Amino acid sequence: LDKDVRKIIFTKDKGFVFLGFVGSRGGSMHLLDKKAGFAGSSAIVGGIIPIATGSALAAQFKHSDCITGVYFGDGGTEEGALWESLNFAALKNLPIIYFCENNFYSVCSPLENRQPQKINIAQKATDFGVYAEQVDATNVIKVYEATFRAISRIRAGDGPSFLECIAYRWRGHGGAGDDSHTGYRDPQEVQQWEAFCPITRFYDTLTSQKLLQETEAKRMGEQIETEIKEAFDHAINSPNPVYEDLYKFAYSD
Ligand SMILES: Cc1ncc(C[n+]2csc(CCOP(=O)(O)OP(=O)(O)O)c2C)c(N)n1
Ligand SMILES: [Mg+2]
Repeated sequence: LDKDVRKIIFTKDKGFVFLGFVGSRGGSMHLLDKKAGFAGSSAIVGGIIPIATGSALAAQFKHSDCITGVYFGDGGTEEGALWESLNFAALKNLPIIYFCENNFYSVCSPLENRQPQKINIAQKATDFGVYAEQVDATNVIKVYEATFRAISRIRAGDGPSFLECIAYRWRGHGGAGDDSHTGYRDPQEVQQWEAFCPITRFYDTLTSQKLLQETEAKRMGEQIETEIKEAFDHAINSPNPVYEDLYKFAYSD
């Protein structure tokens, strides 16, 4: 992680502490790190999709070899902006990959309450003229391979791709805790998906093929723990933003 990215942290005593790389102007839904090629995110469901499509159009205008990747949930497939974007991307042959993370829920609403049973999201993208695949997104290598295929297609001039990445979230939509007790989904369903933990699956693949030693994995785990601790210490010890800065950067400054 870029050190700057660490500066937005949730702390027990002070709540969200913002110092960070967007100058304290956003929370976890407003991340942006241009140095890392991360052009932005949006709290509006589906809102980032047309912006990403514009980024791909810009790359095409500039004859750059940049490829845009945009991520959204199954909830985003209920926004017209997605389908307008797909139409435009297919029409203009834009260098973009649409990653739809389908975990079957939009917050607490199951997919079957929101879309007709027969709808297949990947098929719908295909109908809009965009090459689409369904991917087992609990398998890191499958996602890598599908992304590789999508990039190769763009490089060959074959246009945009749509990857319907099928996975599950164990926790609530906001990321905190298990919300199954609220009754919108069966706790057994959550348990069944826990067997398909992408991290464990990838770890098992790497260790069984002797590509990763247990001691090395342990060292990496410890390093990550240290980074997280440093990030918390940094956030807790950083001053809060000041009122005078509130209106800075609202426009072009
Ligand atoms: C345009 C818009 N409508 C409604 C909301 C409220 N909202 C926030 S997240 C969300 C559901 C998103 O579903 P999905 O992307 O599948 O996320 P998941 O629940 O799987 O984490 C909704 C409706 C919003 N942020 N923007
Ligand atoms: Mg979802």
